[in-house]
Amino acid sequence: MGQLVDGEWKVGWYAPDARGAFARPKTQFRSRVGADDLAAEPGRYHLYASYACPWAHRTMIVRSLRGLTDAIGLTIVDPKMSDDGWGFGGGGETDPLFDTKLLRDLYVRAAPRYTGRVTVPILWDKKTSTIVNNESREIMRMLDAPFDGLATNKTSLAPAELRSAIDATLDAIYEPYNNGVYRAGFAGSQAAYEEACRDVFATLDRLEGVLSKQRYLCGDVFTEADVAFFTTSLRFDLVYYSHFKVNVRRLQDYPNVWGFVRDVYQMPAVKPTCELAHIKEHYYWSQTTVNPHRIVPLGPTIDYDAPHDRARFGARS
Ligand SMILES: N[C@@H](CCC(=O)N[C@@H](CS)C(=O)NCC(=O)O)C(=O)O
Repeated sequence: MGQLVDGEWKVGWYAPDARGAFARPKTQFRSRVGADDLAAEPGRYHLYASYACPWAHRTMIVRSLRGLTDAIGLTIVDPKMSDDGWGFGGGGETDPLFDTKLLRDLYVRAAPRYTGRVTVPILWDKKTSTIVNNESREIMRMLDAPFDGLATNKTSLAPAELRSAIDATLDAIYEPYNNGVYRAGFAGSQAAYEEACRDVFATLDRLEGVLSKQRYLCGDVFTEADVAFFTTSLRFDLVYYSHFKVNVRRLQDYPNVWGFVRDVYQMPAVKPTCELAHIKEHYYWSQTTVNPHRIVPLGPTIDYDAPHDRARFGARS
């Protein structure tokens, strides 16, 4: 792993701050389809993603649920991220647009003097040959209303009447939970680890209460907030519990959260986006600062297909 500095690749792990805490850098491509002279046109945009990555997974789920798979292409990178960063081929796909070997080549194509991390997901515009956006939360939102005309499923994941509740929930779970598992796993000090780990479980404790009363985080309608909660939660017992040491409790020890995870996983549009083997291989193989020998554990066995009781809330899904 590494990053681009003025368009040149420098190998290196994330440097923790003075307290040993992991600070996630801000993403830099922030244009929007539906604004910025970028019209939602069929075949114009292409999503580069990893099955392993919880941020990229958000965007794949929205693409799939909204029925945008014909309108927006998708390429999956190799789950093994090496010193060269994300690449194509291997256990992933080849790059259909430029046949590049490394994801960073696309960043340099978009911005020859780019300085920053080379992350997935990216939404690429074939017309202007650049990255529109590489921030998953914004990509989720722009695959919603602006693409209404192309979506075969018209059900919004961010309906106007729930928008402020969705945004508040996305904000509330980002730092303590979605990023919290990374802050625990990438911590460079005991204090930073403990703080992050407590945040993670405080969030799970709270959301267990919410999900004991309603089917989804914002009520009886499945939204972007659920997508964001789901992609971290799917990976929790599979990887984070052991690899990132968030092991105070298993996610399966929270009956309502665990039921929610199975409910979402079993949606016909979601299940094909969940490649559990890519998830395990990516984290254990790629993050050598955390797992120097790259040993990928055999377990755990988790039955995501087990029946759940979430239909007791009788909600729309
Ligand atoms: N804020 C970004 C974060 C994306 C991100 O950090 N993706 C990870 C994979 S899970 C990545 O590509 N990391 C490579 C790196 O940081 O060098 C988003 O939500 O889209």
